[in-house]
Amino acid sequence: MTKILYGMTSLVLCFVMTTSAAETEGVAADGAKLYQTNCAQCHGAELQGGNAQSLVDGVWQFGAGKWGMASTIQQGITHLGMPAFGLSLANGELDAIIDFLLEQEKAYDPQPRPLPQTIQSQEYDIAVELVASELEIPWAIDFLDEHTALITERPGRLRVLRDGVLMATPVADTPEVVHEGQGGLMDVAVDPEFGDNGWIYLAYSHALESKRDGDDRLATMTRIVRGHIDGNIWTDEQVLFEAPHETYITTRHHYGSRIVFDAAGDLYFSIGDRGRRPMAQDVSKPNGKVHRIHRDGTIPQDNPFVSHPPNALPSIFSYGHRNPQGLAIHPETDILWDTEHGPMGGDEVNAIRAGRNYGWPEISYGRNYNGSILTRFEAKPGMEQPTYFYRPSPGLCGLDIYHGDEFPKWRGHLFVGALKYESVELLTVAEDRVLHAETIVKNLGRVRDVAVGPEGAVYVVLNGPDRIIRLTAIVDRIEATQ
Ligand SMILES: [Ca+2]
Repeated sequence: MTKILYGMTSLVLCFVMTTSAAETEGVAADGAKLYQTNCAQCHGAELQGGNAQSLVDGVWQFGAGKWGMASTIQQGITHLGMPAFGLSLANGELDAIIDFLLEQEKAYDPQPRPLPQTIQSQEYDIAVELVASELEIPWAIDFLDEHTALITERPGRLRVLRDGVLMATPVADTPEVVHEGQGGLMDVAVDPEFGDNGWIYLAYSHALESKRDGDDRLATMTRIVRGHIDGNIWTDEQVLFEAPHETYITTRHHYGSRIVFDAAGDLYFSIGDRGRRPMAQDVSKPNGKVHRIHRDGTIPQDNPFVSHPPNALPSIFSYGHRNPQGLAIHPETDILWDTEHGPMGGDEVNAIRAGRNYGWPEISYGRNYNGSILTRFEAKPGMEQPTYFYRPSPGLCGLDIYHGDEFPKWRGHLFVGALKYESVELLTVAEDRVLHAETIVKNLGRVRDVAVGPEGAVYVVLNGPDRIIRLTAIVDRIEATQ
């Protein structure tokens, strides 16, 4: 038995989907399995939330109970990026998921997840320390010096961690953010010459008071500012990147929002597709892009779209990205790497080059979250292949490249964080090729950011539980056995 479904993209897609094994064999659909396949990517493996809301906190914003849940799952919530599953779930599967959710909500008893004192990798025994836990959705960490770190909390707070102590009062007067869906205060980055100029950079979801949709929802876009912190107050703010107001949209997901600096001191930042896929291919739109600007916000004149095509945004460095939530520059090769959160399957690690098209949504190794076909193409002429891709999706978020003295054998390796898999993977690379992958951190929380501290330790920013951990080397396992 087959079903014919029609995709909702601008191309009318027609494809054949076999019904589930459960239906054909007359076995009751397994709600837990269906949940893990269809829902866990956004709502968390344990329903604790993540990119989408918790399903066990008793809050049902879009309708509680069987009817409310059924309608949300079937119809989706477009502006938050939740697809409609109505056509893709077989008879009985919708009920099985709802029964599973109701059961789990009833039984939910959040246990603090203990932190191991040590973990092992192939090369090191590693000490794990809790750095901070009194945080709400920490998103990013960066360092002013050996004593001081800055941490963003997505609801809109910038926190200071000094000598291992989280200051109780957030920095005052930071920008107002739209904390809805995946938006809020996202990346923080410290100027490469902070000691001389004191600049700190923030990426966040910025709303236009003047632009609303029919539901009175404000239009937003990722915005980049810099400022100083003076007496715990955000001051001297300069807006470095604000997209043309006509490009602001009212979805609430795929903001990208990482910031990095290259050796010349230029600033790169990412904006996800905002759930409007075709815009990732349109260089007159800011979304679905990696951008490059000078640190004062002016445009490098050798950016690839400065003069052509005429309607292009001159800050664009590369395009065809879905949601780049990790960016890092390799300290030896100067290659700009990104990690992109894919759809269902198709998370990518890319070596980014000026002017190139990374293919989204024309080519992908993934499917839509509801299982339907996104594109038939994994490759097309003129579009870059990912350096490395994942299927199924770990939910990539957060990237750094090791450059310290604590773990000398890891120098030049990529740390790739993942939300859904709750993992940090270590990728060994040679130029733009990935040679080896090893999971270092697993199941300690959803990984939002990974950052190498000034002292060479590795910091991992976790959500659910919301906390930051620090990894240091206890012993080099290989040398210890020689
Ligand atoms: Ca791609």
